[in-house]
Amino acid sequence: FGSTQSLANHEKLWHLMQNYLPSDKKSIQEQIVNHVEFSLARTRFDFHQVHCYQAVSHSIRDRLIESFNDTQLYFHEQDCKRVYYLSIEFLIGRCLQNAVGNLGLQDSYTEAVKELGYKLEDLYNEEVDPALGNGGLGRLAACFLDSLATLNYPAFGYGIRYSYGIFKQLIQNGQQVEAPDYWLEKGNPWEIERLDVQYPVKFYGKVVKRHENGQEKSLWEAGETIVARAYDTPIPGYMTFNTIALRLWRSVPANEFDFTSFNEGDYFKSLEAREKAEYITSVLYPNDSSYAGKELRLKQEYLLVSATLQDILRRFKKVRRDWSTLPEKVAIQLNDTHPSLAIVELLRILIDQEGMTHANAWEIVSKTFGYTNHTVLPEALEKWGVDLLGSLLPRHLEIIYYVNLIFLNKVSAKFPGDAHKLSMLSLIEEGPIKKIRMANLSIIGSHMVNGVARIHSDLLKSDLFKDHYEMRPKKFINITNGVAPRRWLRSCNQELAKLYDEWLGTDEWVLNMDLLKNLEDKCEDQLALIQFMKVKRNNKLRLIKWVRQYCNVEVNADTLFDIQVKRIHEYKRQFMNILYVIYRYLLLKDTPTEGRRKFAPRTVFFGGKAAPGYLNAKRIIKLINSVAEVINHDLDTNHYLKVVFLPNYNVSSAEIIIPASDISQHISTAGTEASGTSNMKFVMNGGIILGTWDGANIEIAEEVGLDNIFIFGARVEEVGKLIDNMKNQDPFQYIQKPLWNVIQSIRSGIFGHDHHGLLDSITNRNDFYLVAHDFYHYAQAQIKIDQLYQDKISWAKKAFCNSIRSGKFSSDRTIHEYAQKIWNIKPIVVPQPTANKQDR
Ligand code: B1N
Repeated sequence: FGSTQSLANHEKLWHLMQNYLPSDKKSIQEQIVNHVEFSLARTRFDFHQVHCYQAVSHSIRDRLIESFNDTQLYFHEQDCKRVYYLSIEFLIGRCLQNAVGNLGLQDSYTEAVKELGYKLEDLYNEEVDPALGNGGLGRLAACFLDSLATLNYPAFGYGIRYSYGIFKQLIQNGQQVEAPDYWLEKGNPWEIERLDVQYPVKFYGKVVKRHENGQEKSLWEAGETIVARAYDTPIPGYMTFNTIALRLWRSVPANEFDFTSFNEGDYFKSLEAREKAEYITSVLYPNDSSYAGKELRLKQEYLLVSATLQDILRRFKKVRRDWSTLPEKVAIQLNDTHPSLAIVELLRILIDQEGMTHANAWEIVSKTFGYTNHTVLPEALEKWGVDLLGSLLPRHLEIIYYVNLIFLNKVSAKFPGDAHKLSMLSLIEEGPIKKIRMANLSIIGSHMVNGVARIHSDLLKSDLFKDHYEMRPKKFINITNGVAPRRWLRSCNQELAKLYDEWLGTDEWVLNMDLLKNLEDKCEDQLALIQFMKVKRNNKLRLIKWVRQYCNVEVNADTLFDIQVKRIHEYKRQFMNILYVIYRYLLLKDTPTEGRRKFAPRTVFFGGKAAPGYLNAKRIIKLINSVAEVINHDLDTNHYLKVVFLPNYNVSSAEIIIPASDISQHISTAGTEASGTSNMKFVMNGGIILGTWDGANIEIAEEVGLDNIFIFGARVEEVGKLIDNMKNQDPFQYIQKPLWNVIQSIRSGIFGHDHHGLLDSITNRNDFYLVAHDFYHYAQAQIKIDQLYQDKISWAKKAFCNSIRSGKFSSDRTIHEYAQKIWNIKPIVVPQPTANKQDR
């Protein structure tokens, strides 16, 4: 107990601690069977695997609720500063295995469940994968929660409880078909519906002016009210009692009668309007890194912001205090600009409701927020039309104009007569349709702005936010992304984890990944390397089984597994990958059997979703599948090359795919991928990267050493010039002969006839992602990979080095940096339940 604890508190906690659930096998079984009977209302002797999964999950949830409640109580008593992580996406993945692992109950649950007639592993697979995110940004938010809980930081995640997650991807005739993902179909044992935590959220209406004490006051008279209801998912830390909350909002109708339509007798019309409220949090927008400008999305963003701020401020006000102390008790992190209206909403509350002056409110607000930027792609930057924003949130628009006025005055003072600066820094983009630049709003409303990998943060300073940087240089920092070693090594690769436990004589590395560096001498230990590769092979066998089930393709474990899994996007260049596959195929066909030995036999895996409206991305999927169809059926080259498209790539398939890679590809055009996070996961699991000088690849290269990574292609400094050159050249000049041959073969129709549109996206002086330029360097790197793969021990050594040198990319390191550099928060360790500790 902390020294500040009063005796009364001691006693209160002591009393609470008497009731923790015991963890011996028999008690666990009793807890499970009780849930079968009382939560599922089945008989104790008649339940199937899915019921067992549900009952087991409920029994684990009970434990999480115990620790969660005590954690919240303790934070409250300590009156500590909390961090609130606001994100429109949380891609948390399945919960059961993660919770069992973090609570250290794997062995007891395995045994308990076995006697009930089930395998714990099979129960894990009964869980639906909640897919409330698109890709890296949402998954990062989930890894951050794991680290925040594990490192005992007082934190909350706030997001949206979409009824439909990202669509399910089906492949029909080689094409992506989207099916709705109604993930709540079988209920969700992990969430706690909080009927006691609901807030009104208002939209539309008008601003009215009132005069009070000789001053004009603006007040928002909203036109529509709905209610945001809280759903909590407890997030357990690893080997700590601390359990934090992910609070997701769902929109429901406000319980108010619309008396006008009631009086007019239009009862059904009024019910219809209520039903519409539910629609707001119905579906996740499936566009990764691109902005669509839809009103419904703006409503989602404001709902998240409005409900979350009401919740945060209620908690702040529970202890009576002065508003000026808000930044000492509250840090709010904006995961990209999607929740950036929070800046304006807090200003509105402080000015309109709390009667503060604009200047005082601004002072508080700008100390409270931090903003993380995740992309430099222009098409992803949010810019809401003034008309749209003004109609949905009229008072907010007024505040934005006022903030802009004050800010531009400061700009003029610092850079007198600099019209360029004024136009770049303004919150408003002029033009036929005036727009609000949400990134500019986020920057000026935050005390810190960070990018997510060094190269990305440098680009923010030198390019995208150059003028902001010159205005406030100290505001801009880098915090390189990371991933949770619990999910992305310990549970997805249990065999490797066990090996590390054995070799280090401890499992401490799960909390301190740098300890893996103590295994450096195993690099020279052949026996150890063989053991390491045996694990890799088993992981490949596990993936082979998955592929047999979901793709109906037979794959050989002795081939080199070459994997590119991520959202399909032109900048990520899956197109370049499949072009090279064709090149290799043509080369193989041209080489007599004796000569083919220099090609390491390969299986090339692709996986990832295309945004439903992104035509070229969908064309890339179609091309990959068409090429796979031809190559996989060519008995002449079959042993040397196969192509597999892994459908519906998501968190739970990633857990099987990633540990099985020999090579993984991260080949975006330099300067386009802010960080990438799967690159880190592959490296942790002993996969070698084939990548460009982009995102976190650069820092991975530094950590693992240039000898242990295949890195190629144009560097970011060259890219601008290369694109200009390309634009001014004939396609026959900027596209080299080998690539032309590939293009010709596609045009010939051997892979079907619908690929012209895709080819046109690089052959008309429009190869903006430099596929043609980098192709040659890419092919060179591929040759080196083939050569290295012939020498099994050298390969093993490099793969092993990757894994044990990946410590920097633990999200624990990342979160410590946020805590120190942005949030100014300290860990708070909730006292362990000592009363019946022997049982746990
Ligand atoms: O965020 C990840 C990075 O590792 C990736 O490089 C980056 O591409 C990704 C609008 C986004 N940036 N922007 C988005 C997602 C959804 C949306 O509606 C933008 N995602 C990223 C984590 O830092």
